[in-house]
Amino acid sequence: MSDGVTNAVRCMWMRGGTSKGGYFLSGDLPADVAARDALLLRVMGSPDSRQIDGMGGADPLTSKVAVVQRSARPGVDVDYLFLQVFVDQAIVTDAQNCGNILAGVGPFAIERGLVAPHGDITPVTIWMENTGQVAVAEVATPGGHVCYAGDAAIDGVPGTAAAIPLLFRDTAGSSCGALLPTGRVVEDVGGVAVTLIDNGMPCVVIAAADLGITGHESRETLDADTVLKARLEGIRLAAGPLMNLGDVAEKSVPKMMLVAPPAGAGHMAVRSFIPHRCHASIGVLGAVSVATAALLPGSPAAAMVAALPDGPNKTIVIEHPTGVTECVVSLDDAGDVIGAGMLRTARKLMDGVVFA
Ligand code: NQM
Repeated sequence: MSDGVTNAVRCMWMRGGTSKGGYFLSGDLPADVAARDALLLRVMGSPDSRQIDGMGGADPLTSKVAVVQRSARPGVDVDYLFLQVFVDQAIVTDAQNCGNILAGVGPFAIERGLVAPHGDITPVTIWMENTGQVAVAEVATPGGHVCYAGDAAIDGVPGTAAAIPLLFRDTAGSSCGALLPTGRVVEDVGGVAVTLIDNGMPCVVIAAADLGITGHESRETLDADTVLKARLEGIRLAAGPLMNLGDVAEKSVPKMMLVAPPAGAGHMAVRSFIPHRCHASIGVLGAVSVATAALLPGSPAAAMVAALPDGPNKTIVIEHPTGVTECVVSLDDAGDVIGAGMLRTARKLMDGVVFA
């Protein structure tokens, strides 16, 4: 907790997957939500497009927070609440989950003594409070210490680090109540054919060509396209209530997924808006959700995929602005989604106090 004199709050700064942010023990933050959010806005330096007066990196991908505590749930090690701190608005929202920041939660929980390391790999079972679901992260702990160094590479992050496999169970309908909240694979929203889907992240999936782009543009090109962004926001605001999300004007969901045929050896290309800026790569649960859409015949995403892998565990390779992301979507005998997985890495950057 802040000491009340210097406003110093204990935290660890970490890269989780392709995102970066502050990791706090729940007990180190104010219990009152308004006071907590005011503190986090100060920590990040929001609202300000440069976040010059705080720790945020002037990008939604680097303005993120994990709040972690020991779990009281049977079979669960820790509870993880994700908070998105908007960059240029005074908004802190728990309306979405984040699978990239999730990658740092296991190491953080071990470092803070919430989970005892055992053996070379310590599985950490995490309750994702935002969506009420479970993930298991496998953390390298040789010699009883978290090891961040390793030979796993993920596109969007330079170099290599220790692999942190993430396994998700029962993510369908995480925020929308059902995988397909309207019950249909394709809807017409704003005159465009879309799939409204939630397999861990509420997403609106649209063929990039239907918006007059190729879907292979760079993040910078798409972020500069104000006409495209205004059109996407119109579709997003209309999609929110259809997805049981209500008014989404001040929410960071649903994400907008623009799909295109692959340029290389992947199954499809995706450019995602999260929701107002183009993602530098792709979110974890966003990728799982758009990969799931590709398994639904008739969806705009399925139309981009030439051939799907055989078997119940489908590895879908998504091309994004900085490389590819592979995710595995597991189906049961009836073809329903039962799990998903993705490889991530994380890095401890700083451990100390931040001044709010
Ligand atoms: O989809 C960005 C990210 C994310 C979220 C976003 C994420 C996920 O890359 O699970 O990881 O969509 O806001 O960190």
